[in-house]
Amino acid sequence: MGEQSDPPGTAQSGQSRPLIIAANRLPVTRTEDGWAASPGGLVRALLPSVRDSGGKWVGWTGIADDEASLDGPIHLEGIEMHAVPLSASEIEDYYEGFSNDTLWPLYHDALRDSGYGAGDWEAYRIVNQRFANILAEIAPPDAMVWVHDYQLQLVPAMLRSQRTDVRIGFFNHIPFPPSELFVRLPWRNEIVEGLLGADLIGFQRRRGAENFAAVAEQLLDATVEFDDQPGDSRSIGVISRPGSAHVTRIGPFPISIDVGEFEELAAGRSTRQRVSSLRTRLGEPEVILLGVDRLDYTKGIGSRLKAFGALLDEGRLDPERHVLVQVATPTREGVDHYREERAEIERLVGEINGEHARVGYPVIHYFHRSLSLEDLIPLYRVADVMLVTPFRDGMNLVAKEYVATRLDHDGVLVLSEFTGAADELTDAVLVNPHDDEALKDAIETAVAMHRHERRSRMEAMRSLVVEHDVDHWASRFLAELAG
Ligand code: GDG
Repeated sequence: MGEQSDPPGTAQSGQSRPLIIAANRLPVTRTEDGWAASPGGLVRALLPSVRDSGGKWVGWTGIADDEASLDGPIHLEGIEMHAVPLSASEIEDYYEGFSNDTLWPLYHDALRDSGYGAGDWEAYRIVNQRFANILAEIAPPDAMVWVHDYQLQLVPAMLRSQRTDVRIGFFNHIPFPPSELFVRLPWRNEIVEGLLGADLIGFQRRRGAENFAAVAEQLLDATVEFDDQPGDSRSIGVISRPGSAHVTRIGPFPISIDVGEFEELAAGRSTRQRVSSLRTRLGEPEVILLGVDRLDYTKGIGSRLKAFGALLDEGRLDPERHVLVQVATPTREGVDHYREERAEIERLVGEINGEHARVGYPVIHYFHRSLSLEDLIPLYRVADVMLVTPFRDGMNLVAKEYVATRLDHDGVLVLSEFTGAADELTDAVLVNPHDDEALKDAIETAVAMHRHERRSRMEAMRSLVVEHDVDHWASRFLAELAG
């Protein structure tokens, strides 16, 4: 985010209504003497607009039965943060259950079976109602309320039924599935009704907006009109329903990153020093490959490791010249599918290193922990090939972060066709990660790519990412919501 840029939601969008953000998690972490803001690209992009408009932030603190919720708002970064209390059993049922064991797999192409527990649904409904009640209470008159993500899909209609003066936006960070999958959900009508309480719903891709339009037509007899031809990546659709004056606009709003921050960190002295020592510590390999993901079964980490292992087995890669660094950040460890995924990945790392490592030189360097940005960015800078191979991903910010840090205009991105990022980063080596042979070929192509081609592809991707950063995304959404 450049220092000169206007905060989204104010100057660029021409609106000055108070902006209220609602998301499952508040951007805070507990410290010994209170609270600290936990930054991230999204938070940094939205904080100025929230602060300058006299807005507020609503979400859970990340701590079960947190008493902070009873002490009134937390004041941080010049804004009021309202904690939504969640009990330990609500975290299990609403968050780990309905959000992450029912919706997450279903919205990601049913890569794993979804659970459909009525108790989990009930907790989801109750927690969504709690969010809506708090929003209805704290939102100033005529506020803009921007609700984030699949954990809170019922909030728009629940809030609208209490407050008709506010404008309500919703952004879905993950894919919205095709109707054949979505209609499996026993509470499908309730979810669509919930979302249609919004004035504007943003999706990562045009396809998500189209999928949602199809289920609204099919389930609720809604009428949808797009203002263009199918395939236009920026167009807005209008959803109306018989007997209702309220309309909901929908459209693609591909999210991005704080490019300025990544560039600045990448250019810093400490990054440059770490880059050269990293290559030495990895044994001066010719090519360093890198994967950075939450340890989620949607990210395709296992297939990527298998492809790397097979290339070594076949002699198409050489353990003395090619090494892979895989960062797999711990996530959702209370959900069975995630524990199984971790066991499988660690088995594969052990197997491949067992077959190909030399004493003191593993072929896969595996980290199951979250690295600081100061450690992560040198990895992006040193990686000759970045492997982003999810089976399905709403956007994938890692791909954009890699491109943003490559101030040297070098490095090759291998990118799954099934990410939102693939719509924009068409100069990556695009691959179908379900196709084992194609995955191996894509990795081999990236490893062997000539410097001239690497440069021209990276330059094209960099100019796109620099132009469409997270401020651009937030401003576009808020301008559309205000309009
Ligand atoms: C959801 C959607 C959509 C990862 N490991 C470390 C670390 N990370 C950071 C990355 C990146 C973020 O986590 C991951 O973002 P992604 O977009 O790749 O994936 P999800 O977490 O699944 O995010 C996704 C996104 O929402 C936004 O709308 O793009 O499709 O699934 O920023 O850098 N950061 C640090 N250490 C790590 O070890 N510091």
